Amino acid sequence: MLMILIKIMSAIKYHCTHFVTSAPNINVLPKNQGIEIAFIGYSNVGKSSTINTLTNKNRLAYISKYPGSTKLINLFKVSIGKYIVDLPGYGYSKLPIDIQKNINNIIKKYLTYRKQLTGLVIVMDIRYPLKPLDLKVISWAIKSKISVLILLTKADKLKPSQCIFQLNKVKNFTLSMSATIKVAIFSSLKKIGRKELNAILNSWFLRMN
Ligand SMILES: Nc1nc2c(ncn2[C@@H]2O[C@H](COP(=O)(O)OP(=O)(O)OP(=O)(O)O)[C@@H](O)[C@H]2O)c(=O)[nH]1
Ligand SMILES: [Mg+2]
Repeated sequence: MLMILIKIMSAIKYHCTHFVTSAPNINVLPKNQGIEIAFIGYSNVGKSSTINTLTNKNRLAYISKYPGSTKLINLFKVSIGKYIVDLPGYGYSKLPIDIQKNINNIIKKYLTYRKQLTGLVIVMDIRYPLKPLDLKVISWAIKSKISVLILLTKADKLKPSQCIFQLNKVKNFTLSMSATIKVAIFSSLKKIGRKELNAILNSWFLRMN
C-alpha cells in the first residue's frame, strides 16, 4: 500500500512539461541543478515529434517534414530537477557545410561538457537503424557512462513482424557493445510505445538505474 502511494506521489507528469529556452550553445544554457535527458539522432528521424508525443502536446517541440528543423538546443522542464533536451539532428548532408559543422559542434560540446546529461534517447528510423554517426554516439555514451535508449521510431511504416525483426536485430547488435543499452519500438503517428518510453525515462529520472 505504502509502495503504491509512493509510486503515485512520485509519478512524473510529462504533460506538465514546458519550454524553458532555445540556446545556440551550452554556454548560454541555464545551469540547472538537475537531470537532463537528451533526444539525439539523425535529422528528420522524429526526435521533436517523440517529445511532443511523450508530453501529449502538439507544438511543444518544433517539427517539420523538412530535415534540419531543429537548429538550437531546446530545453524543456518536466518538473523540479527534471529536464528534457531536443537536440538538432546530425548527418543532413544537403545543409551548407558551415551549418553542418556548426550543428556538429553544438552537439559535440553539449555531449562533452553538459554535466547534467544523464541519459540519451538515440532516435532512429526503424527502417534504417544504426547508421555510422549513431554508432559513434553509442560508443561515446558507453565510455561516458551515460544511459542509452535506442528508440526505433516511425514503426507505423513497417508491418508488426518487420518491427520485431528490426528490434531483435538492433538488440543483438547492441548486446555486443553493452548489456545495459535499452531498445524500444515507437511511433508518434500511431502512439506506439509511449508507456515503455515513459517507464524508461521514469527509471532514469528517479535514478533507479
Ligand atoms: N510516419 C511517421 N512520421 C513521423 C513520425 N515521427 C515523426 N514523423 C515525421 O517525420 C518528420 C520529421 O519529424 P521531426 O520530429 O521534426 O524530426 P526531427 O528528428 O526532430 O528532425 P530535425 O529537427 O530536423 O533533426 C515530420 O514530417 C514528422 O511528421 C512517426 O512516428 N511516424
Ligand atoms: Mg527536431
